Amino acid sequence: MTSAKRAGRLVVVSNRVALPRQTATGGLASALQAALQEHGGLWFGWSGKVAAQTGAEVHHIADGNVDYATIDLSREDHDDFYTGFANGALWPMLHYRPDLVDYQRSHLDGYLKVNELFAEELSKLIGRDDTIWVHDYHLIPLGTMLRKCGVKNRIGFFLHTPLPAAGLLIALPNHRELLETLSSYDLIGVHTARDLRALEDYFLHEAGAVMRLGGRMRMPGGRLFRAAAFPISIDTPAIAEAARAAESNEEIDQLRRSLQGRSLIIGVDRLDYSKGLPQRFEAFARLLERAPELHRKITFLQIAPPSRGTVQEYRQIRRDLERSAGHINGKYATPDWAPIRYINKSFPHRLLSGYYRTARVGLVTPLRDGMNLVAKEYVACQNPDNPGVLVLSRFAGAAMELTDALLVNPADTEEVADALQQALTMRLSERRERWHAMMDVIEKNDITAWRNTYLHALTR
Ligand code: GDG
Repeated sequence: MTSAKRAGRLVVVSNRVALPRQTATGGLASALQAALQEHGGLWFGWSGKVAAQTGAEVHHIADGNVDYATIDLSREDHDDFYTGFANGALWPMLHYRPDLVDYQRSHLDGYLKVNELFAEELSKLIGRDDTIWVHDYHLIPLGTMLRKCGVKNRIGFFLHTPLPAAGLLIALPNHRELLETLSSYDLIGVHTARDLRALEDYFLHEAGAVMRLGGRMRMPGGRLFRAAAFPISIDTPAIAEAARAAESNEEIDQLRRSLQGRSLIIGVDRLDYSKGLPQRFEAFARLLERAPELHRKITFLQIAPPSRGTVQEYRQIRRDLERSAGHINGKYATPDWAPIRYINKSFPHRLLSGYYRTARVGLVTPLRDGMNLVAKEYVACQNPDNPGVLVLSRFAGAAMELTDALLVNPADTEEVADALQQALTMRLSERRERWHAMMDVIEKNDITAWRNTYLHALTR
């Protein structure tokens, strides 16, 4: 470790890095970017490129007071670390889907090896007073690997996915080898109290840790660490402003005109099995089946940009949804009305915010979700004089805060159909009351508050 680097920077580490002037960076990326600009810092991660050798060279880009450092992955390391272990085993496990876990020891070995290489390269770039903030399930063991390289700095970790109960986590082979490495961090952040309970339960009852006064956990070897819930949020004022501005956007107007006075229901999700899309389509079909009076009066727009398209489960869900949308439209459409508009591509944020504002109902029904930023974005984008209604899964972290949404069990198609009907017929006074309560939550806890609360807890 070199010590001549500038003192007191923030060092963010994540699998993917949002390089300057890249589009579609998303809510998290811009939050971290703002934190880095404020403190001055370094963002380290994978370049997104596959090359002949992992980490053969570190690519540097400087932008203002922020440095970006990325490394390439070899094909084999990419397949083991990213596709194999992170997305083939950890993602389904963390989303309560042990049935989809494809565990292979060679994938775990590749995952550990890439984390080790990350640590080796990163440790050369760290100054003595830097604060390190590691993100997400791709990099669970990075803290331990950094400690092995002699890094003594404050290191925090934030998990963006849910964390299932210990009883489920132990189904992952070699879970202790992996999860105990979390104790090398000084602070572990999760989204909700439920995730925190799961983490504490795992450490206290599986990993032999004890809870000390003041809420720190102590590992059998003596290492002390803390864990707490920090619900992530969005840039509420900026998103609300973008939605206001979108009112005069020609493309938003086109959507509005195409609806011909019909109420719009909107869903926006990465195409992922955790988002509950097949069940959502089924619930919408159930609504059409039992409420013929709504035919030709509603339109459901589902935007589902493809994600991680190479993995088998994703190809399958794509096929299932195309079939389901085709089936529903085939059954209920009329020459001038199609009940579902299903779009498999992404849109710029400025359009999304206008779409959200146009929609009478935001339909957000993941089977499991760490937080779900779409739910918060939908609320932020509403017109205060005539807000829409959020229908939200109880199993999204956002449901812990947005308690004035219509909360549903996404697997219960009857309940979701009920909620849709209630949302579509809700009086303005109730819509406004619910919206105000939710807006209040995301105005108080916006992305700036999230990042400051976390960094304050890490560095105090
Ligand atoms: C993970 C966790 C947690 C979506 N479609 C388009 C687009 N998006 C943007 C949304 C939103 C973001 O992507 C999605 O965030 P979510 O939170 O809803 O879901 P994940 O991607 O699964 O995120 C999740 C999050 O991390 C943060 O911790 O909440 O639980 O799974 O910002 O607006 N953006 C653009 N075009 C699209 O078509 N530009």
